Amino acid sequence: MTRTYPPVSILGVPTDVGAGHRGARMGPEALRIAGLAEALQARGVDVVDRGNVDGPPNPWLPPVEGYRHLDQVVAWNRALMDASAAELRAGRMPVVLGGDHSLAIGSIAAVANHCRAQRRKLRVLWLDAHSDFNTSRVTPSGNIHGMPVACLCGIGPDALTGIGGHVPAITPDQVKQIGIRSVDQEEKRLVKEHGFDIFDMRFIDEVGMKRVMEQALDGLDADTHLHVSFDVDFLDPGIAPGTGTTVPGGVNYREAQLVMEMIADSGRMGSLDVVEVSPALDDRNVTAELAVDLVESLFGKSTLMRD
Ligand code: B3U
Ligand code: MN
Ligand code: MN
Repeated sequence: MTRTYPPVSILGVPTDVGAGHRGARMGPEALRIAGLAEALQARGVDVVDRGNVDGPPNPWLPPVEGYRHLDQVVAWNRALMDASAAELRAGRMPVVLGGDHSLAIGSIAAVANHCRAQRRKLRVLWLDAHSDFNTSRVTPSGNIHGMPVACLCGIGPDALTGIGGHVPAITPDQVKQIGIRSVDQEEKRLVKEHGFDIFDMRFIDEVGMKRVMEQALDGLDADTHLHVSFDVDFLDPGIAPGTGTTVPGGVNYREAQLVMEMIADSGRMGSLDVVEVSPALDDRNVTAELAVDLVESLFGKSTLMRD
C-alpha cells in the first residue's frame, strides 16, 4: 500500500541527564550518521532536520530526594515540548532523536496538548524493555528515564507532571506497552494498580507479535493520533547492543519489523521518539542503523512485495 506521510521535522535531544549511564547524549548524531533523514527522503517524505534542542550539561550528581538531575531534566523537557509543539502547530510530524527516555515527558506533553486543541484522541505505543513507571519513592536508581510514564500519568514532581499545563497529561488507558521484560518490584505493583495494557515478552511469546499488535492498535480511528515512543532496549541486545540498560530476551528482528509495518499500515502515526541509543556502547553503529531501518518501516518500507 502506498501512503503519503505528513512532513517530518527531526529534533535532536542530545542529553543523558535522565539516565544512569552517560552516552545517550550522542544518540542524535549516531542516528543522523546512520542516515535517518536521507532514508525518509528516499521514501518521498518531506524531511527537515531542525538540529538539536538546547539544554543544560549533565552535572553527573547523585539523586536528591529520589530524583537525579531533576532541574536539568525539567529544562530539557521544556525546551523539547516547545519545539515539538511548534512543529505540530505547523502541521509537521516531530521525530525526536534522543537522548534518554525522560524526554518522552516533554514530547508526549506537547502531543497531548495538540490533541486536546484539535479534539483528537491520543494513543501512545510504548516500545521498551521497561515500564518506566517508577516514582521517587520506589525507584531503585533515581534515574528519571525510569519514570516518564508515571510523570505523564500525573505521578511525579509537579515540575514534570504539570509541564504541559494539564495534569495528568495522559491516562493509563491511552498507553499500550510492548516488549516489557524488566519491571522493578514496587513498580509492578503501581503498574497493576493503574491497569495498563502491557504486552510483555511472555505474552508476545505465547500469542505472537501479530495478535499483540492487533490488540495494541485496536480501536484506532481517523480521529486518533498515534504517538510511538521507541526505546531501542525494546530490541534484543544481540541485535541492538548500543544502549545503556540492555535486558536479555528482547524483540527479534522479524518481530520488530512486523511491529513497525503494522503501525505503518494503521496510517495513524503522528509523532515518534527514538531514544536511548548510546553510541559508545555500540558495535560500529549497528544499533543506530537498525533503528533507522525500523523507522523506514514505520514510514511504509515493506520487506515483502507489498509496496
Ligand atoms: N527500572 C530501572 C531501570 C530502567 C528503567 N528504564 C531504564 N532503566 N532505561 C530504573 O532505574 O528505574
Ligand atoms: Mn524507556
Ligand atoms: Mn528501556
